[in-house]
Order: sequence, then structure tokens, then C-alpha cells
Amino acid sequence: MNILVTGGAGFIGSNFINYILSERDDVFIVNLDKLTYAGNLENLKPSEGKKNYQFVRGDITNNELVDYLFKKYSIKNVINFAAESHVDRSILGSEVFYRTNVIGTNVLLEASRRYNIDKFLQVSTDEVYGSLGATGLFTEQTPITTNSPYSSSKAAADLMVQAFHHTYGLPVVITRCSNNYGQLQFPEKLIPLMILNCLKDKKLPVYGDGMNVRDWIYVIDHNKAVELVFEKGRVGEVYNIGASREMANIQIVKLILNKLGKTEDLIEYVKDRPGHDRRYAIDSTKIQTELGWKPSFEFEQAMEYTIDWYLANKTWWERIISGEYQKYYEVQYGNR
Ligand code: NAD
Ligand code: TDX
Repeated sequence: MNILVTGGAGFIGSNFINYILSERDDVFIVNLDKLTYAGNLENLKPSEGKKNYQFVRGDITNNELVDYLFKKYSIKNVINFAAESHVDRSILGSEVFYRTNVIGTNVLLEASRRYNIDKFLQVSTDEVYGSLGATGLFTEQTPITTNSPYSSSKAAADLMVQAFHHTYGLPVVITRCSNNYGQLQFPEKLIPLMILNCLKDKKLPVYGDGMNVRDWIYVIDHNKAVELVFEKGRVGEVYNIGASREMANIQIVKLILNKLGKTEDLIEYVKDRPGHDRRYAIDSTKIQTELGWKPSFEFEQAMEYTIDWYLANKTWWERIISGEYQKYYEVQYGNR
């Protein structure tokens, strides 16, 4: 089975490819990734050199390239991870978010239609459902309500994917997952950012009152769910993915401080993120009852692996933070 995986050099996509290729030899994966600031080929060391793996550097918005790859590799399946993925960056500048997340998805859908593919899986997010109050959960029926340029670009892509199913009969499935954590996550996101700042005794910038809630899932659990939906999900359907682990941001920060033996003086409450969604929480009953998925990693344990991974892989993150990321950090947080 030939699968075009896009964005496979990023956090979730590289964990996906490494996981799939360590488990299966009935797939041939072409990884199309632009290698933006977030893409890192080092993430794919375990897969490099495998005969059923091919990396291609390129942009999903490039029609000619995408067409060429579908033809050359007889692509019959697409799993679209490629995206601009960071909410704060979308607030600083939205254009590239719409270009990659919307136009890029359109290019992939058009090629999928031309080549009459068997399955198109769109990797989406719970952020398309907007924000919850103190109670309630997002189900697949929750109306789309987006608040950031990032989430609106992901929602636009989801609607387009569904339109291609309704109009052209393209065999699509969509997954909407909650916040991921784990090895290889770019240190602009909450958990790796706080781990690295702690290790360097830098202030920990907590937005607003620190009481915004996210529902955390270990990246491998997300990827196993993506694999299952890809294999067995009903065409045209949306599947929520989440591990029912709601945490206020400040609880996450204190857990990291505690594990690294640092004190709470490092915490600094900073100006809130504009339009900051208050709470996300996923109801994953559908994937559990229909496809038999359930998360297998326990939160405290998987957070422990994650923190240990950053401790053991200093050269990985030092190389990252010495480059482009440093400029972004200064714009976002000043010289803290
Ligand atoms: P990431 O930012 O770590 O990786 C994104 C990858 O896409 C990078 O390798 C980058 O080089 C590549 N890319 C960006 N623009 C591209 C383009 N125009 N053409 C080709 N490649 C391009 O993101 P991530 O956290 O791994 O997220 C992967 C997907 O999962 C995204 O679609 C995101 O919306 C979704 N998602 C993420 C989370 C999360 O918590 N991180 C949760 C739910 C859903
Ligand atoms: O420095 C920070 N301080 C802080 O308080 C950062 C980077 C974040 N936060 C807060 C904002 C959020 O409430 O932590 C929470 C998590 O923030 P992010 O890691 O930026 O994730 P979030 O905005 O929730 O979006 C993530 O989950 C859904 C991913 O980045 C998206 O790609 C995914 O779709």
C-alpha cells in the first residue's frame, strides 16, 4: 500500500512514520515535507534507509510536484499532517496558515480526485470546535466555531475535505485530536517550552491566569488512533481522539517544576494570548465504540518519559533553539 504522508518531519508526523515503519512492512511511505522551521529530518533517523520509505522535500501547495509524486509513486492513500500548527504564530501572521492549511489541502484533494485514490485522511484538531465553559465535552456533532487564525484554517480544510466527499465521492476520513505531548515536539508548544526553560532556569511564561484547560494525549496514542481510522474508519466520517486527561496549564507547569526539582519562583504570569480558548475536552466515545480504540498510555507515566526524553536529547533541542526559533522567541516573549 503506497501512502503519501505529508508533514512527516514534524512532531506528530515523524512519530507516526517511525511507529508505522517499526510495526509494518506492508506499506510504502512517501514523506512530503517542506522542512519549515518545524520540520526536522533528525526526527526520522529510525526510518532513514528503510526500503519502504522515501523522503521528498517539497511544499504541499506545489501542484506540479504533488501531481508528479502521485504519478511516480502510484499514490493511492494520503495522510495529511502537514500544517502550520502553532496558534501564537498564527496570531503574529496568518497568511502562511491559510496558504498551507487551506490551499495546500486543496492541492492534495484535487490530486486525490484526479488519481482516484482509495483513502484521504485529514489530521485535524479539537480546536475547530471553539472553546468550552466549565462543563461539557466536544462531540463530533459540536458545531464548528473557530477563534484563532490557526483554528479557522484547520476548520476551512475540514469543510473542504467533507465537500470533496459529498460532491465527488472522494473517500475521506477526518480525525480531530486534542493536545499532544511526547518526544520530538518543537519547543514552542507549552510542554517542551516549559521543560527547556526549567532546565535553563529561565522564567516560565504562563498566559493569563494559568487556568485554561487542555485535554492531553500522548503522541503514540494519537498515532495509533490515526492508523485505526485510516484502516477501518467509515468513509465520510469524523472521529474525535482524546485521552480524557484535562489539566489546567498551571498544573502542567507545576508538574514539570516538581519533576525537575525547581521552585515555583520561576513561574511568571504574562499577558494573555488574544482570543485564548478557555477549555478543550474531547468525547471520544465514537472511536472507542465503533473502532475499539482506547488510549494505552497513562498520563503521569508518559509525561515522565517525555521529560526524560528532553533530558536525554539535549543536542536535538540545542540545535533547534540556536537557530530560527531564537528570533521567534524574542518576538513572542521579549528577552525573558
Ligand atoms: P509541526 O508544526 O510539528 O509539524 C508540521 C510539519 O509540516 C513540519 O514538518 C513542516 O515542515 C511541515 N509543513 C509545514 N508547511 C508545509 C508545507 N506547505 N508543505 C509541506 N510540509 C509542510 O506540527 P504537529 O504538531 O506535528 O501537527 C501535525 C498535524 O496535527 C497538524 O495538521 C496539526 O494541525 C495537527 N494536530 C496537532 C496537535 C498538537 O497538539 N500538536 C493536535 C491535534 C492536531
Ligand atoms: O508559553 C506559553 N504559555 C502558555 O500559557 C505557551 C506556548 C502556551 N501557553 C498556554 C496556551 C494554551 O492554553 O498553554 C496552552 C497550550 O498551548 P500550546 O502548546 O500553544 O497549544 P494550543 O494552543 O492548545 O494548540 C495545540 O493543540 C491543538 C497545538 O499547538 C495545535 O496544533 C493543536 O491543534
